[in-house]
Amino acid sequence: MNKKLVVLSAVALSASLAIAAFAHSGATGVVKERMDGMMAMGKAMKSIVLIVKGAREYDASVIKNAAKTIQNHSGENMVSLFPKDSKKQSASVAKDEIWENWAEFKVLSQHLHMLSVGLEAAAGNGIRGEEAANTTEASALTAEMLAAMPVDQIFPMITGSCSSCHSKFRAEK
Ligand code: HEC
Ligand SMILES: [Cu+2]
Repeated sequence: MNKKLVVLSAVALSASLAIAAFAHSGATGVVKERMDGMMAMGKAMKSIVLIVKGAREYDASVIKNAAKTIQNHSGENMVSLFPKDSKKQSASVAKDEIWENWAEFKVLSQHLHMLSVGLEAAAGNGIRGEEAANTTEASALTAEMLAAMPVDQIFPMITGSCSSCHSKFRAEK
């Protein structure tokens, strides 16, 4: 990347961060709490992406910490931060569909929790590169099965879990 492009993308990045911070600043109570939790999970995913891609030296403790952060902010802990009336805050982009499809929302959050438990157990397994591409039917997975998998096979399941909930239950800013 040339120097001008680097500067431009740095400006674009700080602008998008500023927008995110602004949108976030109106949130209070459970809405702020769940946003903080989501942001923490985003940071956790960023902390491991280069390791998973094989671009940074493998470090099981970094994988483990990221998995624990996701555990803390998914499952019951996540759904408890979505009480029905919390939609009323204008800072929130949570869709009404959450409360119309509460059981489905809960299942998605619990699935993410299960994946993060599996990721923690698999932290010592390393990455397998190309071979990890074979996928397993998501609905048939258990944390025990995940515990035997390479980390780069679990990672895309986690990003898929984040985006499958966002695409259905989170509106665009
Ligand atoms: C079960 C549903 C669900 C899952 C799973 C989920 N999210 Fe979210 N996420 C949401 C909803 C809903 C919002 C919008 C919350 C609001 O605005 O009130 C959100 C918002 C966010 C935000 C924006 C926070 C802010 O400050 O506005 C980030 C970042 C985010 N999620 C990251 C993640 C990551 C990373 C994962 C996976 C590791 C994940 N989410 C998994 C439902 C989910
Ligand atoms: Cu926010």
